[in-house]
Amino acid sequence: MSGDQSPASAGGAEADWSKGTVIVTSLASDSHTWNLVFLQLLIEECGYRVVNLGPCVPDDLLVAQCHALDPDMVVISSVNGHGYQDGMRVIHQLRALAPLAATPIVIGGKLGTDEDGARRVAELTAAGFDAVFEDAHDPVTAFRGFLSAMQPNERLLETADGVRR
Ligand code: B12
Repeated sequence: MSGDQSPASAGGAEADWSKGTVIVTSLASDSHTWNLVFLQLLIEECGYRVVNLGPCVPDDLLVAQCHALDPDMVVISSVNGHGYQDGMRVIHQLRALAPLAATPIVIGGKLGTDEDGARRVAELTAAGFDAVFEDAHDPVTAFRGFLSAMQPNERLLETADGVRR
């Protein structure tokens, strides 16, 4: 986990991570690592502090970290082909956490092994993800757009009844 590093200790004295905290994580079945490093650097560059939970994160650890850190966004990456199944299982657990009911939660990478990406995107979105970034559709450009459209500390814009504007 790299969340304890301040910009200065990470060697980026000029870094501005004031926009909030983002959890970057893989899911229980997935041991790939460089995707997570890539996402951490990209999101830090966009002004957020990143807590990178690393690969093979058990559901209960992810839920516990989300509960403890109350992040401004959760970014899930999976490239081993099981992302759809793992994502469908975990999103319900995350949305059930009161603080995360309206927090942006996205997933991306190589989420399945067949060509039926459109179905995966539709089902993951219906299950509770705010956005799904599959490799077939230039996910990094789309994700950069999503990040720049997100307001810093978006939760401050929530209405009293918890519905995001
Ligand atoms: C290195 C590697 C491994 C290493 C990982 C080592 C490590 N510590 O990371 C090892 C040998 C362990 C491994 C194992 C396996 N691997 Co592997 N692996 C790769 C490989 C060669 C490179 C992955 C990599 O590091 N890329 C560099 C990073 C920076 O890029 P990336 O992962 O592609 O992520 C990019 C995008 O996907 C996207 N992205 C990813 N996540 C997200 C999330 C969001 C929100 C957004 C916006 C974008 C995004 O952005 C990233 C940058 O462009 C790829 C093939 C390839 N050339 O890509 C296969 C590959 C990912 N592996 C694959 C498979 C099948 C496996 C195994 C199941 C093989 C096996 N039978 O055992 C196991 C699974 C292990 C597990 N439990 O997860 C498949 C997955 C197939 C699929 N999804 O359809 C691939 C694609 C190879 C292939 N062509 O078949 N692998």
